[in-house]
Amino acid sequence: MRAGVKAASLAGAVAILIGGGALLLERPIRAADHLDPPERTNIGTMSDTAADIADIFTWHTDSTVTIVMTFAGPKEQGVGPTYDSNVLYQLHLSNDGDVSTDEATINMRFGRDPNGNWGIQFVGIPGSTGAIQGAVQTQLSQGTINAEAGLFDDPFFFDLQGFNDTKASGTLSIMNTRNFFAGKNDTAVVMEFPRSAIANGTHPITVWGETRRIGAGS
Ligand SMILES: [Ca+2]
Ligand SMILES: [Ca+2]
Repeated sequence: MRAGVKAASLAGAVAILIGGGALLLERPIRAADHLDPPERTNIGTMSDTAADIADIFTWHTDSTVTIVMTFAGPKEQGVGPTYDSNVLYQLHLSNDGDVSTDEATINMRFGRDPNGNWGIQFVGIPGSTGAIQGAVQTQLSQGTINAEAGLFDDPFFFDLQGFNDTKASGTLSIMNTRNFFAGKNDTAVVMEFPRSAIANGTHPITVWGETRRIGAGS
């Protein structure tokens, strides 16, 4: 499943994007991607929750770049995270103006220790040396780089009822007082690294995400 793209210009103001995408589509879709594509992710059918990217958020400061990729949601409160050792999570970063080539690729995988406890491994975070790995739901650090995987409040805001009402009536009915995602959670990978490790002059930084089922169930 491919998802998400957003060009975050480090030369510009705060750039936030939301990534979305669709299977087999090469063009970026700038929207939420929860429970898409339906044939892979609809609950009750062939649910591949672990590989279902929801959104990508990225932003920067003068000295840092932060990327968040959410997946396996939205879940109601009280429902735990989704970890799957047979899914490879990837973030593709370009800093040379050619989005078709990666200047950095971040690979992430979940796994269990001999006691059955879940951990996460980040490989390729710009500025890192070797893998950053450890327990889930724990801030992992290497120098000034921070990374964490776990269950987080879904930051996406969307009036689903208003969207559906708009579709049915033809009258714009979206309200900023209703948020379908309020109180719902996603599993997510979060990382922050030095801006200097990826910045390349005035070139924009482009980020897109992908999941690959690499084990049983592919
Ligand atoms: Ca998706
Ligand atoms: Ca490139």
